[in-house]
Amino acid sequence: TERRIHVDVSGMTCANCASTVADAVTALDGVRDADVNFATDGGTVEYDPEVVSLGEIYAAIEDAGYDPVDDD
Ligand code: 9UX
Repeated sequence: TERRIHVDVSGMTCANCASTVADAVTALDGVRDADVNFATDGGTVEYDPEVVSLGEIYAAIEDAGYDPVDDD
């Protein structure tokens, strides 16, 4: 059962930032897709909560150097 969420991400200032965030999140097991847009300071993540937690997704964003904010 997959879940689709929206995450606000602060700290992105160009399109490459958004790619970095999307790649970091997509690299996690259990994440099917991540679509991140710097212009809107956020994106969507499709993931299987039985495989990966929202906390792990946030941690991956932080490890990439950006700041996730849950707005779901
Ligand atoms: Mo763009 Mo983001 O050159 O840290 S990658 S500002």
